[in-house]
Amino acid sequence: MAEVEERMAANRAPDNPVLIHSPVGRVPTLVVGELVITEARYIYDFLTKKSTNPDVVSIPPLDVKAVSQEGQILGFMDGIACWVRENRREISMRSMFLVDVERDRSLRCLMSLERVAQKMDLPDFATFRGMALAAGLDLMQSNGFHPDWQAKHPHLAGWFSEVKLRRSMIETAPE
Ligand SMILES: N[C@@H](CCC(=O)N[C@@H](CS)C(=O)NCC(=O)O)C(=O)O
Repeated sequence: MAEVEERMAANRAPDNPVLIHSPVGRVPTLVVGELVITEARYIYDFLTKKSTNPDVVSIPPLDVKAVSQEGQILGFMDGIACWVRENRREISMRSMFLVDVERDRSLRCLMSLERVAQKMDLPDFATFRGMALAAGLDLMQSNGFHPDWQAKHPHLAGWFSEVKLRRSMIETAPE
């Protein structure tokens, strides 16, 4: 990270500085000279290949079980992101249908992840899917969705509370 300079984005604003580099204009966007990499998965791969941190250089290649788990976790996070977007609209503009769809989807995902947690099968944090799960749960919690989720999913909540103590989570916590 010492070699990475972080710049603030202005999502959806016409003067979003990300647009200088990428017409998509989303975060994360990694600019390496002429090279512009989007999609968190590919940025993660690119940065871990450059890393000298023993926590991340020892990551084994993705196996099918990890691919399957990553898909479930990214689907969960994507649903939470849709819910956040819907909630940011004026109440009169909000689709209660979509809010209900995302509430139901996230509940199903939480139940499934709790079963994985019970089997001690949740990913290590230092994997793309581990970081994605932590970010998804954090996004859900910081938006006040399912305020009782920790009590209802104690094994998943235990994993999350450990991960929340990591320096990377503390330093990158949303304001
Ligand atoms: N599939 C992309 C999703 C990126 C994404 O949705 N980023 C949001 C973060 S808030 C964003 O930049 N939204 C602003 C926009 O869509 O203009 C990834 O995994 O990196």
